[in-house]
Amino acid sequence: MRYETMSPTTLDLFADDEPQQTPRREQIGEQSYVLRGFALPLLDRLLPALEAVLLAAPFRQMVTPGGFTMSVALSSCGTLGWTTDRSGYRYTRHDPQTGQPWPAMPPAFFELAQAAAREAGFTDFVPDSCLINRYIPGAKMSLHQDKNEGSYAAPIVSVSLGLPAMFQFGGFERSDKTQRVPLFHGDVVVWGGVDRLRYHGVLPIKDGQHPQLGEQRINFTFRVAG
Ligand SMILES: O=C(O)CCC(=O)C(=O)O
Repeated sequence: MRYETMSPTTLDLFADDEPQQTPRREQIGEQSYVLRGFALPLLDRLLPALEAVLLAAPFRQMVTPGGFTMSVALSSCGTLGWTTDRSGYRYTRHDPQTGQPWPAMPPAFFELAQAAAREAGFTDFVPDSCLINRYIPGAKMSLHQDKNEGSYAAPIVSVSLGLPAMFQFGGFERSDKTQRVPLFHGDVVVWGGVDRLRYHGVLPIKDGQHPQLGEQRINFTFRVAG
């Protein structure tokens, strides 16, 4: 796929149609890009692989250290899975719900993450963790930094499937102004290097039905955690 860098999309999320997913790369930070439609060619492999992962490690709603139940349901695959409970945020080798190791990262997931990182200028990305987030309408993710990883050298690769979302991409303080970036089925956001610790979040998902995934948005967040 050939990518050209364009200025960020400012489409109305509430318009009737999704924009044409012509492959293009939009720069949203010095080392941050949205790769429009980048995951679409791999969907036929991604969706059955996701189903298999979820059979072994079903979605569940986790509790934050502050005692709040997250509106987003989570699962993971890869060597390390991100978890949260009353004792804190961390990565574990075992799924706390089943006691089993997290399911292996499917090859299609790994290939997608590596190719997207490369497209954004990060070579040799070898993720050991894929957090799988499931948003139903109303679910959101508050602004946060990804800081539970052993090093911040590797980028974050974040894949959107299903219902659209409004991604917030901020600065290095929670109070910094945020850009609002509409994300659609198949889009991939990559941020790293000088942008690795930028605050980011997702505004509440609007009601809707996605033709392939129904009433939900699925996000894969790939990281080097260990
Ligand atoms: O759902 C998204 O697009 C972002 C997910 C995220 O920020 C996270 O899992 O840390």
